[in-house]
Amino acid sequence: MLLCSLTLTLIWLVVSGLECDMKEVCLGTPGLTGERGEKGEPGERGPPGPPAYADEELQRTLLEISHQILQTMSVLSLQGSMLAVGKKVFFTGGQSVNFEAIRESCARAGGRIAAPRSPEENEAIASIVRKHNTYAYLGLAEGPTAGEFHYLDGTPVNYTNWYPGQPGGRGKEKCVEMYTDGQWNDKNCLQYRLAICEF
Ligand SMILES: [Ca+2]
Repeated sequence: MLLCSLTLTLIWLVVSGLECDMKEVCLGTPGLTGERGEKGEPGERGPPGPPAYADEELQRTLLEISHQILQTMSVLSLQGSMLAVGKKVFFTGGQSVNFEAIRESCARAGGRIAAPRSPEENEAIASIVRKHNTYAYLGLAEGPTAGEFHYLDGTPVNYTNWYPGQPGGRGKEKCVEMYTDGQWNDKNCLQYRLAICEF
């Protein structure tokens, strides 16, 4: 009898390693996952936040961002890549390409090719030109009448700074370049000139 129960215990110990299999067989496999329930109602609207001027964290973040922008602008100004005049910002990436390529790259960046509309703006562009020691095309073009130039939106120029004797292309120099002294010369549009955009 004792031998019999020992044998049964041994058999039980060996079989207990397969307990899971036994259970699965006994209880059956789990059913498939049910369908997803309907979406619940949206929760109630939270209480309004503080106004922007009273939100200290927002103010601190804005201050940090404007500080970083000013730092970046200072660095770019020092490099001669950027200059701000009034509400306008002039910028160059330093590359020299033909007029059409400048016009396109400025437009792609959300700006337009630099066109001075005052002595201050002309001087700002000229200082970038001097820093890069190369001529730049301006955002001006000759109309159907030789010697009459307009901005690229078609409006007539309200400020000029022609080099003595220019424009002298007699209709054959449709673009305008700026010399390193800030004076202008009408020129064909296929030269490689410094790309300066305004924003
Ligand atoms: Ca000329």
